[in-house]
Amino acid sequence: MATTNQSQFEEFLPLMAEKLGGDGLIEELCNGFQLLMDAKKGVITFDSLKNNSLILGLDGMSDCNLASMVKEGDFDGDGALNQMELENRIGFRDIRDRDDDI
Ligand SMILES: [Ca+2]
Repeated sequence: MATTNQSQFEEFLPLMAEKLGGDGLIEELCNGFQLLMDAKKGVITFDSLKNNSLILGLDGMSDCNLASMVKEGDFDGDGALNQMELENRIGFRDIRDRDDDI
C-alpha cells in the first residue's frame, strides 16, 4: 500500500542536498529536528513538518510528500518521527555519496 512513498522520499533528499550541500543537509536536519518538531509532543508530525516546512525550504513539497516523509521514517508506528527515526531514515552515508554526484 505504501510502495510509492519510498521513491517520493528519495527524490526529496537530493533536492535538499542540492540546496544545502551534503554536510549542510545533515547539520540542518539534526538542528532542524528541534525546529520541525511539535513542541508539545517532542516529535515531528505531519502538522509540525508542514507548519515549519519553510525553514528547510520545503514549501514546494506537497502534503502527500510530507506525509510520506513522516510515514516512511516512522519505525515504531506512532505516526511521528523522533530524532533517532529521522537520523536513521536519512542515512548519512547515502547523502554524502549523493553529494559527490551533485
Ligand atoms: Ca515514530
